Amino acid sequence: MERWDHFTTVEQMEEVSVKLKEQACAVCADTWESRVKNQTPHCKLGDSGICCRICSMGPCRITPKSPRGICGADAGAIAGRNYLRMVAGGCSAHSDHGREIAHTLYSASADGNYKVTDEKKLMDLAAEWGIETEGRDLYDIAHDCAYKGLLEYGKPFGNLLFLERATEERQQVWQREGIAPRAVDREVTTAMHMTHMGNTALPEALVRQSLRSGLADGWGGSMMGTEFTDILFGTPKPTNTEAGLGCLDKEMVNIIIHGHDPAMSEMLVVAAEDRDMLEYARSKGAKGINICGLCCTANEVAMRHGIRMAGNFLQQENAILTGVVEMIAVDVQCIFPSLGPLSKCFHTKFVTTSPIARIPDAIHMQFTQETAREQAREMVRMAIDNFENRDPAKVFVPENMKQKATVGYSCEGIIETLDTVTNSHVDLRSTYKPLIECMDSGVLRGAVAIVGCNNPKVRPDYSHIEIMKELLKNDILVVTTGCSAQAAAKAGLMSKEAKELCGEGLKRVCTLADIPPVLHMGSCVDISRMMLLVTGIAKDWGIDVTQLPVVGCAPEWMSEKAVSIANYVVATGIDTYLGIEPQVSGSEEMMELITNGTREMVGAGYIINTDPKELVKAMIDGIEAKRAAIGI
Ligand code: SF4
Ligand code: MSK
Repeated sequence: MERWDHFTTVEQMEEVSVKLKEQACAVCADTWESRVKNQTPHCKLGDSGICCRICSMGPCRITPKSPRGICGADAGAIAGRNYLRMVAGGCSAHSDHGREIAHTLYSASADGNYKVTDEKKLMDLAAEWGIETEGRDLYDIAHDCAYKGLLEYGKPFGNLLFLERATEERQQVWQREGIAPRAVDREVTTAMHMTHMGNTALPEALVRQSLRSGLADGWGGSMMGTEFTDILFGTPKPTNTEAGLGCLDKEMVNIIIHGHDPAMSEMLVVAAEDRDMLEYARSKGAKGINICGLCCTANEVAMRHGIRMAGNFLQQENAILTGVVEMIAVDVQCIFPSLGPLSKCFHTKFVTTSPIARIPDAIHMQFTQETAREQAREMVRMAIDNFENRDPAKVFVPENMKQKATVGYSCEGIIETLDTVTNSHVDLRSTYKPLIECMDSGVLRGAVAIVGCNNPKVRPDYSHIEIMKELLKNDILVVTTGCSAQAAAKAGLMSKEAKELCGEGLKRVCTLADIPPVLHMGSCVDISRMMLLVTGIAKDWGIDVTQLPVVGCAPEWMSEKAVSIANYVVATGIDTYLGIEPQVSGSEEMMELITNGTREMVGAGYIINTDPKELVKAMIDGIEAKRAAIGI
């Protein structure tokens, strides 16, 4: 295979996928590509959101001949209820993840499996929440913070505490529109209750609750997930790593960690570094133990430990198809059930660790906070023992498919980076002002947050990568999380060399600050960091979030979590560009509400276009229009 330089193209990634599909054929395994064929064409009514099976009088489908369900619900009611249920699903997933991390922090102790790593962040949070710190034991403070965080899920009165981090203007908008979220669980339950048979049939009310439930995710559950994860495992700082399936190593014991909650993956990373484990691996003929991440787990461990990222959502099967994965250990969310049967075609051990994600054909080892360290060691040992079972005839590692990446630009990481270029200007220190000056002067035209998954409805990774490249060319900085981040890293867009793809202005900024033009901000829950980033920029600039030359984009989204995210991003005042149509197109009223109606409520909405070239053009036009509106 020919050597790839600093960048990997989508065509090269696809070449590798074709080779790996040959591996699948050889072992008679199906893959998402073959299943997409079986599922196409999709049911039009489901795809446009106008099939209702909320009660057993149905399912009811809306057609020109039957414009109402048996109860009388019309297309707007049905599409609106389905949409809100997606938001509730997404909010519950992110928020339950945040809750698990809060429990992990509650279990932390000086001599336990989990410890406090970022003491400053803990102290700052304690001060923000009015928790006494003077003369108290660190872990007593940690437990009080975790407990207060847990109460945010079910408190009977008041709004979420983190809303106070938003700009004054946003807080007023949320109160004015009646969408300021109460306890996290309340907003999920209300969404489910509103959509129960015989309740809300008014699309506008369903859209309002979607915004509110979304906010409960972004400014509640997700933000708690991010905050507590940083306290436990460290706030990310710029760190070097690599990305792509070529990170798997034929000579080593390969363990893939996949999912979202870092409580399991962090322990595996630590266990794989134990000297006795390394010696054991060597005794079995391996050069060492190679942990690689997939999906958001990859983001979590890459930005804190430099662990390499094997790939994103639609590469999970490809990873197993390389034939060199001794174990794939998963926790929650975005895990294909196909990994069970597929791993059986190879020597790979597929291990589930959470009661939330039980999957057939997996070995289930339920992870607990008390036994995490020992369990992680047991899993590493199991992977090492499996090394000798590898079948050399089934091995194909695309060694060239690997790029350098600098990851871990948390808000703190961004501020520290900006401080390195403002040494002599005291008034600019520890602010976003240097970034604002670049945008104000036009050296940077603006910024786009590109997030989200892969979706076979569009060419996987193509939209992420090509949209990013076009933005860079136009001097627009990109921040990214989730599987979009891994698409960028695999393509080489998170390497410092990527400044060569930028317009003159962005290239100058990258050189001066020594940053890649695509900044990695973490996993899906870390989109909460992006909310704090835009809030910080708006405060330092003295304008509203809606006025910033900043937009959001999810070009290949697929999950309910993405719908929840899109709702809180819009509610935070950021226009959101979608490359996959939300499943509401069967109702003109719903389409109008999510693209325009929300603009009257919160000052932002969706722009939907399934053609990535048109989508990026619309984004650039949108950013230029925002610049013109504030006279820059
Ligand atoms: Fe049909 Fe109404 Fe029941 Fe939905 S809630 S399945 S539209 S009867
Ligand atoms: S992992 S939600 S496929 S981004 Fe967060 Fe990737 Fe989407 Fe899952």
